[in-house]
Amino acid sequence: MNTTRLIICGGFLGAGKTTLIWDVAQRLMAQGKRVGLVTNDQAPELVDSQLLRQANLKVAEVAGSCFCCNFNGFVEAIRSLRSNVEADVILAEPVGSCADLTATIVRPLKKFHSTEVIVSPLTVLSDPARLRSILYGGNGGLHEDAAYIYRKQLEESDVILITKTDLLSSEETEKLVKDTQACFHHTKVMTCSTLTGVGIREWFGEVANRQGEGTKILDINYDKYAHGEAVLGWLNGTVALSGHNAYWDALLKDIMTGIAQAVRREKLRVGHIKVIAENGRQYAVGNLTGDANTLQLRGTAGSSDNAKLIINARVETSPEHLDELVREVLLDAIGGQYTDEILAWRYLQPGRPNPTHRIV
Ligand SMILES: Nc1nc2c(ncn2[C@@H]2O[C@H](COP(=O)(O)OP(=O)(O)O)[C@@H](O)[C@H]2O)c(=O)[nH]1
Ligand SMILES: [Mg+2]
Repeated sequence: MNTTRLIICGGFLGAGKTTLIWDVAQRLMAQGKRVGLVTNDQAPELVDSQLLRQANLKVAEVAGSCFCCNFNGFVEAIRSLRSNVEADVILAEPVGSCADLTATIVRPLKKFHSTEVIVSPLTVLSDPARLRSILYGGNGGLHEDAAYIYRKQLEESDVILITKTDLLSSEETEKLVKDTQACFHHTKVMTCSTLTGVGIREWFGEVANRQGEGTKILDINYDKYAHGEAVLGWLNGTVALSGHNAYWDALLKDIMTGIAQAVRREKLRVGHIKVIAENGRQYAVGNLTGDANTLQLRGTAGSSDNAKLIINARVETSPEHLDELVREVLLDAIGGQYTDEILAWRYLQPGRPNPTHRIV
């Protein structure tokens, strides 16, 4: 078959990567294109994969390691989408705390797999609130080594895509673009909102036809990078719930507000907490990408006797403490009203990144 266009959408936890690839996949499929998606995480049981599959999108998952440390797994995922879907376009979302993608992903793909994929410019998505803080000397509400990763991601990007512009006035957007461009001279800075649709066509037009990128090789301190990842506790859990004609949106809301309150009480910095509730036909998603003001609930999981809950939490604390915190909130929210069965439950601290290839 022909080569497949591969568009990698990087950027920190909560930047809007999954929302963007969901949106773009829908648009492309409406035009008759065959689209595949690749999600990625340090552990299995991904909200993102579940979410994308709800929309009947074809998703391959690289779980248990980031793309760069499991390059062969990433290539396998690409191959499976090429053979099963005959994908014209693949949109891939690396783990949000991952950096150095040009050297470890883009260049090796170009060197070893150019007959299979044409790699588009590396896009790094950036949430305006975190970006502002980072640009003006802050740490984006993150540990300084996690903020180091954030800066390195921006530094190596071919395109910086500032997301969520619906949350800004046009003057604020303009200033943010100008200030970002001033910091990152050699990078194209663009903006979009998946809520309003503004900017998505322009961004896609920019990356869908360009190639020959992969020139910005980072000077990156792997000790600092590893520590920036290790300060985040990681928890992925899946729980089956039963209750008589239960209203799952209310439970999801209780869980999300419970978690938001607990992290605030304990002054913990949030990378991203994402929970999906689904009853087999409908689903609702809760997101927390910073303090309690960032809490978003979308969709509806309706009422039914059974539902499944998937929880992905990345918070600056030990994985053991994150486990305790999430369990406590969950038990509290479930109370005596539902029965629950834990189908999968893992908490961990990401290991030191050890890329399969690094081509400089
Ligand atoms: N207001 C607004 N929120 C957005 C937009 N794009 C994504 N989000 C929200 O940002 C949060 C994180 O999005 P997600 O796509 O999961 O981020 P990821 O971790 O980078 O994949 C979710 O609550 C999304 O609903 C946008 O354009 N506008
Ligand atoms: Mg995501």
